[in-house]
Formats: sequence, structure tokens, C-alpha cells
Amino acid sequence: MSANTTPELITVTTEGRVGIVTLNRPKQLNALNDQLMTELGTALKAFDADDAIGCMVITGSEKAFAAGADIGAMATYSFTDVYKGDYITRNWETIRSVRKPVIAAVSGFALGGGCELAMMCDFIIAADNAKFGQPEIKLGIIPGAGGTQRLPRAVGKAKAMDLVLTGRMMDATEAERAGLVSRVVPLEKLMEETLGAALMICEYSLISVMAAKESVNRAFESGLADGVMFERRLFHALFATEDQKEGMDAFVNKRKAAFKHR
Ligand code: CO8
Repeated sequence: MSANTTPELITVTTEGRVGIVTLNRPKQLNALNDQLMTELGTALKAFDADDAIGCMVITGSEKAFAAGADIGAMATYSFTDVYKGDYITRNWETIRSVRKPVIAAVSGFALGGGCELAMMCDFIIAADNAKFGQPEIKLGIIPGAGGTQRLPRAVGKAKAMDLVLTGRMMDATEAERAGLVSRVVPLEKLMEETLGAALMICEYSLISVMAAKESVNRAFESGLADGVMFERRLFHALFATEDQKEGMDAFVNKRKAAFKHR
């Protein structure tokens, strides 16, 4: 699909200042193919550039957030195909360039590339029926969209090795205990809870929200001294913004802050 055509494998909606992308390939349990990932990337980039949007949510169906990359589409690829053409992987990086927060609202299966997509989001809120896993080993491959890198950072080496080497799934309770998800909620409350968090984020200064996201992400990409210095510089820089003056003046004068840059 080009940027101007209607997406077919996702639906794009808004709720207040929240942009919502719902993966919509139900018969294949939202298996992620090239078209879906292109549509997702296009939608996220459009929300990121839209001043009316402050936060994004990616979700799927009750049964599946996404059951992985599309196995049927990959089955006959050769090494030359995937390496030279960068097939499979080429549309997966867009989400990493999005600067506003992205929350994954996960119910049902989040497996393989589906788990990796959820982990590329800034945090994961899981329904109590969610199941996470990296079952690629069963297909004779390994995770290819950051699973072997983001999972150990989230849950530690022992559990990441267990999941990646056995291919087993973990339920929402285990995922929360391990630190992969920030909250577990009853299935019927998943969108209400996620939108509550997203709408709350939209109330804050977008400048400080983007700086906070950048700074937390830096924790995964640098050593402690570099990360702390990066945080300090951003912290200092925020004192140059009107929203810092507004936020602190509102606190001092016991009123609600009305941030200018949202
Ligand atoms: N790809 C394509 N089709 C799928 C996928 C998938 N990943 N998962 C499910 N489907 C299809 C099934 O083929 C089936 O289609 P049909 O009705 O036409 O036969 C339909 O969805 C329903 O699936 P099931 O009948 O299997 O449903 P069950 O409830 O019995 O089982 C499971 C659900 C457990 C989720 C099961 O479908 C399953 O194990 N799916 C595969 C999970 C998997 O292996 N995922 C990893 C895929 S590899 C990957 O993600 C690599 C990522 C690399 C990313 C690289 C880019 C950077």
C-alpha cells in the first residue's frame, strides 16, 4: 500500500489525542506480513507527525495480538532472498523511529514477531489471557526482530534463554512477574486501561514525554555513566521550555497545569 491508500490489514482510529492501530488479519491470527508491516509503519509515522496526537496504541484481537511473522510467506525464501532483498525485516524498523510513546495492548497470542513487535513498543499492558513466546526454534530459525536482544533485557538471561531455546509460551502472570509487561488486567478492561494510560500521557508536555522516552530507551543502549549524563543533559534542557515554567508554576500555585506543547 502507498501512503495515501486505505490500509487493508490494520484499522486506524483515534480516541481523543490517542492514535490507535488495530492489527486486523483475524483468520491468520494477525500474522505479520510485508503489507501489514508497511501499513503499520505508515500509520505510526502519520500519527507521529500529527499535532493532534500525543500517544499511540497498537492492539490486536482478543485471540491474538499477533502470532508472529507470516510463516507461509517466509517458507520458500532462500538466504539470498532474505539477505539481499532484506525481505521480512525491511519494514520492521519504522516503529523504532517513532518519537511519541507507543503502548502495546496485548490479548491472546504474542508470539515470535508478535512478541518482538510488542517489545518494540514503549510498554506492554497485557490482558489476563495473553501468551508470550519466541517459538522460532520450532521452525528451524531464531528470532529476527530483536527477540534475542530485547527479551533478555526485559526478563533477564535465564528466562530469555528458557523461552528462546524451548519455544514455550509464558502466560500474562509469568510475564508480569518477569518484568516483560507493566500491568495485567482482565481481558474486558484491556482497552479501557490502556486508553486511560495513553490519555494520561497526552495531558503532559509532549516535550518532556518525548525526552522521557528517549532517556529511558538510552538505558538499553549505553553504559550507566553515559546514560546518566544523557539524562542530565535532557533534564537541564527541559528548563528552557515554557512547559517546565507552566508545570512548576501550576504546582506552586495549586492549580492544574495547562501545558502548551501537547
Ligand atoms: N503465520 C502464518 N499463519 C499463521 C501464523 C503465522 N505465524 N500463526 C497462525 N497462523 C494461521 C494458521 O496457519 C491457521 O490458518 P488456517 O486456518 O488457514 O489453517 C490460522 O492462523 C489459525 O491458527 P491455528 O489453527 O494454528 O490456531 P490454534 O489456536 O490452533 O493455534 C497458535 C494458535 C498456537 C498461535 C498457532 O497458530 C501457532 O503456533 N502459530 C505459529 C506461531 C509461531 O511459530 N510464530 C513465530 C513465527 S516466526 C517469526 O515470527 C519470526 C519473526 C522474525 C521477524 C523478522 C522481521 C524483523
